[in-house]
Amino acid sequence: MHVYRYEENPVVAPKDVTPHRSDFEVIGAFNAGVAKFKDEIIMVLRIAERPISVDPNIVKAPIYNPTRNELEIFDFRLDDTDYDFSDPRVIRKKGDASGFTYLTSLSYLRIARSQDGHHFEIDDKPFVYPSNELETFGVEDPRVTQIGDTYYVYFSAVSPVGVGESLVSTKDFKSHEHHGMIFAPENKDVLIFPEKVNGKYYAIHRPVPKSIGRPEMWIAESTNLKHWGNHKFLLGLRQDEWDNARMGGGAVPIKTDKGWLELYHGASHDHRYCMGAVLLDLNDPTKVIARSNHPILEPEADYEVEGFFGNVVFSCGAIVEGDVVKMYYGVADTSMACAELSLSEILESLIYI
Ligand code: MAN
Repeated sequence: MHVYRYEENPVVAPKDVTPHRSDFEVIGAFNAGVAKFKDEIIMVLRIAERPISVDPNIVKAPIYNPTRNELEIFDFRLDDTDYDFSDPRVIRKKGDASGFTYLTSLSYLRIARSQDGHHFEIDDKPFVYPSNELETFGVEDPRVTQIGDTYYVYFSAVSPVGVGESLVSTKDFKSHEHHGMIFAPENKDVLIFPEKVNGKYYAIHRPVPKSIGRPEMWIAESTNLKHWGNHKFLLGLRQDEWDNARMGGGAVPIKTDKGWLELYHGASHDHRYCMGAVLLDLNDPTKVIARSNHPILEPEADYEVEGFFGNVVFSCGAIVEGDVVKMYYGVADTSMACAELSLSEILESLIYI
């Protein structure tokens, strides 16, 4: 697979972003959804910020309070043996079987704009900021689907009651309308198809079953983009492969004459995230036709291997021009990069089922 990584990579890094508050620092500008808007390429960035801690023994957890419409900041001492700080992303209360108790940063969405896809200008203000009780720990990993002149932006909404997927829509990337949560916890990595197939909208989603089942890809249908049903299992993990632990949709499905091409992420048990590809039937996207055996992109460059959470390439969107797939992707939960791949080469590499 020929992969052309931009010389400018990372195309956006935390140092390029001014924090939204002077007492905060930006630690991540990553996992951006992308779209073409007028003559620009838009990135909807996930910005992760944390309160500046002057005491190296204190980790701070920022939480949005919807009643007071402000952030509250909680302090944790690193030597507090009641808590586990080994994953830099989260603070876990020991003995609590559920995933995590607090996040070490608050994420929100901010727009970056570019004429050439290589150089981006970042808006001064947040675009989507936590605004309700389901978003108190932040909003993360946006994807953007354009349908007509409306752009649907959907993202993980994180709070103590779980991680679900919420939807907003915009026509100008300045203001937006909030449509609430479309997939209840735990669910992430939703990808809404850019057009109806046989009269219905489709969305890939990634529930996290607890008693039976694993974090794998599902597909659902809708007539209005808000109410989703007729859920079907789509694609599963593979033992002994790079995608053996967790997986989920990545870029908005790409329509090709061979089928719908979905660029998805898969992670191994040692938390190495790669990108792979799967081809779905053009007339029935619940049917898998072919899948990549090997990753189409894996963490190799320094900026992919080293960072806040290293060994991660995680795409939330691609721009397709002719045979060129410009895959934008988050690196190491820190920055944004872009790589160009050949659409026909990806399709030819797939193994038909
Ligand atoms: C995981 C990671 C984090 C994220 C939380 C909540 O721990 O993906 O980056 O903040 O889940 O979604």
